[in-house]
Amino acid sequence: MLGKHTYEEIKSQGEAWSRSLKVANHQIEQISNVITKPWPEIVFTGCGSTFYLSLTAALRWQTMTGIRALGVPGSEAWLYPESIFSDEAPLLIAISRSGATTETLRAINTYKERYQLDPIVISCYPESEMMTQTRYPVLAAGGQEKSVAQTRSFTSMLLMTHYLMWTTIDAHQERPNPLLKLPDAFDKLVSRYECQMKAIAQDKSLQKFVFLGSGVNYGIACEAMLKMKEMSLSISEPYHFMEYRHGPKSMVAEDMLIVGLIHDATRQEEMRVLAEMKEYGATILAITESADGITADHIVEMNSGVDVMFRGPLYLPALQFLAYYRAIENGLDPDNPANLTTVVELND
Ligand code: F1P
Repeated sequence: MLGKHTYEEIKSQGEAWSRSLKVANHQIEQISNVITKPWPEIVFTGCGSTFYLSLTAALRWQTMTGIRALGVPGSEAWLYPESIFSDEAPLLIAISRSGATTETLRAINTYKERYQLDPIVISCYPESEMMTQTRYPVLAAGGQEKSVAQTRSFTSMLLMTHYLMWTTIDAHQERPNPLLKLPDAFDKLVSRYECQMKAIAQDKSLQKFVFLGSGVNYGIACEAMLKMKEMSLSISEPYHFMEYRHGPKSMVAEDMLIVGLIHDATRQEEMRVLAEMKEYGATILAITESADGITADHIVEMNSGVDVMFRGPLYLPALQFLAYYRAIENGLDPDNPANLTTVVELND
């Protein structure tokens, strides 16, 4: 079967999140004195998928804690440290499925040399170089994969950033942890997600894919774009909702699917953008917590009861299925994207 591993990895995310959550508390307790320090700034870093994860994690962190946070590619922190790191030491949170990507390793070394501090590392492989060379490793226990394109590893590591954030804002553990609801929410949605996305992917009149996300959903939109590119070799682009009007909309035509990742707080403005693109001929897919008041050709309703700040992993499985089924439709093997390897390692 083409894409056997990718398919299993997408489908098993509920289980992967449960496994990751089971060991999260214990691990994060070990580093709670690091995350709760009064840092002036948090820098998240990674490459490819894990850079996009860094983007969404940083915005969530700043929104929830009020601490300045940014997400940067590992290569930028390595090659241009002066434009990323300031005089006062930030906390670096490096994210890498493999724990072996050279650029992220070099970003970590730059940080260590500059401040004589260890970063927090989030990864799926406990024996990897990044995890063994820091005092603050955080394992996404359910996230390991056989496929090249990240699916359950991405959502499991994203879950761990959500967990770190939750620990920071609920230090006394007084409130029920919203993340514990996510595995069940996924299990309820997975068959519907698959069925809906397969049908859309099989509609070959759609040839171009645009993913729109505002605020914390922008990094998620970028990751959805990457899945579509890696697995199905389709033209796909991510934008902030409101930015899409400023030029890119010139490309809208009847061969385009525009996916809107609806943010609860800004849905009205976002729906206006989608309605305008519908007028230009695009087909619209909205992914939203509540379908109330949403008009689109296709709607995925999450109905999870989880706040948008802690719901990141739930947006993605539908879009992973979309990329997977479009790859199959294109006769490609989603497990082995063209020209790609699981890890990018650079020689000296
Ligand atoms: C990062 C990454 C992946 C991409 C490809 C190459 O790896 O860029 O996002 O899909 O497999 O590597 P990692 O540092 O998260 O292991």
